[in-house]
Amino acid sequence: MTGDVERARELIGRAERILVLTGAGVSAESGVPTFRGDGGLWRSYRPEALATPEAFARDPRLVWEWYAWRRSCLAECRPNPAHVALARLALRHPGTSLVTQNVDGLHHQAADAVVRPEEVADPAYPLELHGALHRDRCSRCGRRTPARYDVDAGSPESLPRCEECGALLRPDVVWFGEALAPEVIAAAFEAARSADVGLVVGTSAVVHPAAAIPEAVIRSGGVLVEVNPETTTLTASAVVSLPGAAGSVLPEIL
Ligand code: BJW
Ligand code: ZN
Repeated sequence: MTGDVERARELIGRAERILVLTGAGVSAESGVPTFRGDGGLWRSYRPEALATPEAFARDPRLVWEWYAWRRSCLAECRPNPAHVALARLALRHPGTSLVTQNVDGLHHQAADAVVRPEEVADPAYPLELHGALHRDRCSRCGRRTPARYDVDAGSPESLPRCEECGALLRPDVVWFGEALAPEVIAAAFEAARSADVGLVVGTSAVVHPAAAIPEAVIRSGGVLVEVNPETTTLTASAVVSLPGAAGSVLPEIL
């Protein structure tokens, strides 16, 4: 692995443009559960029962109960050394674009923590492909509001409603079968196409269109560096594959 660490450092060090794609694994060491694999959320819950618009239409109380629980877990979680290393990279290397599938807000928190008073944090850091758990959105008019942390999911009547139109609020995340924000996905693919290096961290790379972003790096002549303790669909195409935990590997290579 030492040779691979050196190679990853060298590739990242001389890259003009770096595309970073992160997934749930980057937050695992902060205590945020991943989705797939041992201990993953989808081991205990069925995605189609909770993370689809159909599930919300069928049983909004159940869906809200799950998200209220996720929000309460997240309130205890803090950025780990992987989030901090990536925030420092983005700040010191202006050619970096960080694209995340995570909805936990930890990349943003890490960026706030590392920015010095004389520096300006990039408002587009990170590009959040799947939305944010710390925002709500009206299921009818689309109005966005800061997340409610006091949601009473005890009955359908007690669920939070839009102050504008009275329809049910929902978490501002992207469920299966829903379109990602077009401007966010376009910015992510544009960054991928111009990247010399794609650094892919803690994602199983099975959910589309996010999983196609590293492929776009390769198709445009860039190379992939992967950080993941497990083998993924991307491992075979990575020039360097570092099979460790993001919180240890990233501070070493960045
Ligand atoms: C560590 C570690 C450590 C552990 N350090 N690593 C093409 C082909 C096939 C299917 C499709 C396709 N195009 C679209 C689809 C359908 C679908 C899809 O992809 N399905 C596949 C699963 C088969 N995609 C969609 O539906 C998307 N929408 C769409 O395409 O719309 C089209 C449309 C267009 C126009 C109009 C209408 C529609 C939407 C996808 C939304 C995904 N949403 C979720 C939930 C978000 C909200 C919430 O949190 O509740 O997003 S699902 C879930 O998966 C979440 C994640 O962001 C996403 C990815 O998961 P991730 O991050 O990879 O986590 P894991 O758990 O899978 O992996 C963790 C990894 O970390 C593992 O590899 C570990 O080894 C590793 N690890 N510890 C480093 N310490
Ligand atoms: Zn509304």
